[in-house]
Amino acid sequence: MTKLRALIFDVDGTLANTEQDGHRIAFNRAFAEAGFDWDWSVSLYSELLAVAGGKERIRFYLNQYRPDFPPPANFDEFIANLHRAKTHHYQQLIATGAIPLRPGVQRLIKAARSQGIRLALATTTAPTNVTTLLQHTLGEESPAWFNLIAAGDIVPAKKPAPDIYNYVLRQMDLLPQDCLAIEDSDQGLIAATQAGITTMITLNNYTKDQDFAQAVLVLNHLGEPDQPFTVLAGDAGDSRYVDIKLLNNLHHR
Ligand code: XBP
Ligand code: MG
Repeated sequence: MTKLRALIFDVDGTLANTEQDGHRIAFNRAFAEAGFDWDWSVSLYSELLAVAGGKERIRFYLNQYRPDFPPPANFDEFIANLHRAKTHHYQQLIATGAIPLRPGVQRLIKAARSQGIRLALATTTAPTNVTTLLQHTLGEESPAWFNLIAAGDIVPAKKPAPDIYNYVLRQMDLLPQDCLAIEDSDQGLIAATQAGITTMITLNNYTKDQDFAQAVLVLNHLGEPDQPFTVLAGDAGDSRYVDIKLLNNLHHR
């Protein structure tokens, strides 16, 4: 039986609910600043989340929802510029501290650290967004707690492709069976599962109706001693919040 050696967290939707009040607002601010009347409502954004990656999402929106918009000559550059502005707005928003970590995230990261379990992040979002979020939630030094932050365009194909998880395994010299992944979405689950990694889901409002049949456990959140999780699928034994003991049990299944 192999030991759990590494914990790989997704970022958006898993560490914090960054989509609705973070990324979505930042996209809208970038659009307005560039003089466009495009407005991504909460419900439209839930459709757009089908496409992972901000640049990919803007392109998808223009293709599907704005057939009237004549694509500029250098479409890639146009999207990259808009996305750069969006990243700037996102970081400004995150720096206000408006978006807290989800229940249990800080506790579990600290527990893993203290028990020598290596930590990685595997995300579709831009690397600077990750460090900004970590610094404004876990503290200035916290990015260094992670052995690897695998983010954004570091791999050509974003989730649900397994590339970002395979990249983590390669860079950290790990086998899939050494690791456990924590995700919030079907795309993340597919990505991690295709890389052979056992995956637990903490769902959120945007992902609650997705298919998580491949997950080892589906929870509403990681839980805290005074704020127990609800199990939506799978077996958490008599645990009321996710700790290293529960992760080890899940890992051995
Ligand atoms: C979520 C995403 C990202 C964010 C926006 O990533 O798909 O694209 O919505 O961030 P994950 P960017 O759940 O893998 O963390 O605009 O920087 O792509
Ligand atoms: Mg996510």
